[in-house]
Amino acid sequence: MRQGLKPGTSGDGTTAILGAGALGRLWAACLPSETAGFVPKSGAVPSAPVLTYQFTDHLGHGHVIQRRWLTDLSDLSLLLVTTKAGNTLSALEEVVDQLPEACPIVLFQNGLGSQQAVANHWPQRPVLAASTTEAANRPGPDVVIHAARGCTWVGPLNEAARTTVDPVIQQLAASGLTIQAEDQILERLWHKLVVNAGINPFTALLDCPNGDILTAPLFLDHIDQLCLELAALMSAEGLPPQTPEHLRASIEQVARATTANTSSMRSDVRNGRATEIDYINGHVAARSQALGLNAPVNQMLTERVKQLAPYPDQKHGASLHG
Ligand code: KPL
Repeated sequence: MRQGLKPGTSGDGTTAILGAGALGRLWAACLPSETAGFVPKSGAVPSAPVLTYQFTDHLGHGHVIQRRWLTDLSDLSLLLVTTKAGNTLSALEEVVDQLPEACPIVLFQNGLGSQQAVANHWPQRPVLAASTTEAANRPGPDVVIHAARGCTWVGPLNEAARTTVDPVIQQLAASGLTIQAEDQILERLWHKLVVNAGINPFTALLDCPNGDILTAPLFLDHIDQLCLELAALMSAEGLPPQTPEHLRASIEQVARATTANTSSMRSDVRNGRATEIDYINGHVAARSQALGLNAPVNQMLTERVKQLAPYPDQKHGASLHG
């Protein structure tokens, strides 16, 4: 563990976190304080050298966490991007020139589309994606709860990232969280997208916890067609074939396992934030159309959720730290 870093500077072995929401704060809390810090929003001068928040670990123990705002990123050895999907490209554009060329960038976004946009934008930089089942929520601006332990899979999104997977995993292992290398990271992201596509829009439209969708007519009337659309697109994208029945079973299993949870999309709508619908059902609808497939249920859910979101202009401009 490094000692004696000047406040605000990074250093060899430093992990910076871009996006101080629940997931970013979970990683920052679990990584050693000397080696983890947050990237301030471009142009913003943090009012204090450290970000301070209350953190409840998965055993229910409370901690006060203080992590540096990193103003100099020139020696950084890892960047975790935990912004909302819609903010990712613009947030990275603001800081990427300050990072060393070889610094791996790990993307934690929900859904699909934002990861490909980043990998295509900077093909020479090592870009990786992560899919996590760690559950964290943020009931207040400076309060984060690690609700349940899970696993985080990390894999390369481009050629430049292939050799960085092991060092990235080693660096993240200092958090004590469970991390695994995943060669087929797109399959993992797809699996998560299926679950989010089958739960999140229904919870947002019905304004209900995850488990309640299972008996709701809106869900029961559309879930089979939704799963048909997902299965068809997955095959067209070259993923291992999945039956619609299998997809429905995984969606229902997660809805039951997280029965009392408020989904991220319901929470976004309730808090007046932009949702990630464009990267979940919207991504399915757009890719299906591009490949000559029909996805009317994904399209309908996308449109209906967008009608709910009161601030459509926030899609690209919302706070990184919300
Ligand atoms: O990932 C989720 C989310 O809320 O975005 C689920 C799995 C639906 C759990 O709430």
